[in-house]
Amino acid sequence: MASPWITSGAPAAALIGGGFIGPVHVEALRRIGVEVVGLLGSSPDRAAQTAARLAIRTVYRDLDELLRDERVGAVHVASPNGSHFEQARRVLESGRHVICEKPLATRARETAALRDLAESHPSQAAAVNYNIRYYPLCHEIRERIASGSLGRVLSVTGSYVQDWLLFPTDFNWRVERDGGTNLRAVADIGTHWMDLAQFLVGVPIEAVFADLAPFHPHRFKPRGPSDTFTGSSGTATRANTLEVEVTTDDHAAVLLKFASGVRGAFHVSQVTAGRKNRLTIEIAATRGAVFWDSESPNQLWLGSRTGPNQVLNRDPALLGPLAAAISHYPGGHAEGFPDTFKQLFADVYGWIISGRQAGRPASFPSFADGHREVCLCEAIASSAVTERWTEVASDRPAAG
Ligand code: SOE
Repeated sequence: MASPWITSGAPAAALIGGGFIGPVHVEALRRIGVEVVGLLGSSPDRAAQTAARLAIRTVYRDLDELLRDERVGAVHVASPNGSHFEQARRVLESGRHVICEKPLATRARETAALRDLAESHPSQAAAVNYNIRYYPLCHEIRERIASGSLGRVLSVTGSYVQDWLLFPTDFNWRVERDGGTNLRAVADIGTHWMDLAQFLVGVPIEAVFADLAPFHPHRFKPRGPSDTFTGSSGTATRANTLEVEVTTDDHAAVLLKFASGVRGAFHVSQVTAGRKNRLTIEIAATRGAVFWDSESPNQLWLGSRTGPNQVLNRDPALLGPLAAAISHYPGGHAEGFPDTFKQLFADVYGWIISGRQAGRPASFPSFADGHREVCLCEAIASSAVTERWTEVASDRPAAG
């Protein structure tokens, strides 16, 4: 079993974005010993409040000021999706490492440009925060498939469902069109599912057939800010909200064709009552099947045709080497969502500190992975309009 460790010699970090997920980055960085020196928020006033709550000493007025701070060696981008392209580009061009929230940007020509830029700066880390890969049992599934012990993969199915946007009075910046793919549930949580599916089976999704549904054509937008997962239904009134038209997807269902003949399907929803944040994935293969649920992340169901089914409780002593390496607590000591951020950042900062000098290839989700996800989003958006199977462009010209 690997046990918790603290990095030494890691560059200091700055954070862009003080909403729901930015503070999760800060907590995880501190757990591995990375100092967080400054915060850039949506406004200096809001950022000052968040910085005080998180004990971050410096609040930047803008990105120029952040990039002038010579203490900062790495920047975590956790701002709204429409800002990622410009911010990640400028951070990379400043010579710093960047860890960007998903989706990497809102258009494939932007993510292609970021991927190319990252490839031309090979000694800088350029990671996308696909944290779900870093549940130990997800690494375990990947190892079992890669070793051939499950046989040939036949199908990958599942869903990612939440309920925090169930009522028309629930609102957040994610609900509005982003000017790119204009996808919401697919971009926000579907990209997690597709990233995980491809990571587990080791082959890309090549074609999609999608159906999208915006169930609430109108929502009530608060006149002030509204954070992710903070339902406004109790407090919304005609006076403090504005009724706006909504066209982004509350629900989507997508059929998939992977390389090597693997078939799949998933659905996403942000309007499924009682499902707070639940990703499920089931993989059927010729020698067995596996099923994993993010709301019970320490258990893996193993299906058998010829013997009893089993449930593997996460215990590093029972896992393969890659899964055991990202499992810092013994069996029975539950690991969960915050631990996945810790493990992903440990992978990134470990590579920065020692891996890159040794020529070790990065194992964290890269800007190329982030680009592929946005190509998938574009194919899904297009398929929903044409009502046809749509191939996923494996490459797109970069933004000029
Ligand atoms: C909101 O839907 C959200 O915070 C996503 O943006 C995250 O990626 C996911 O981990 C939880 O839900």
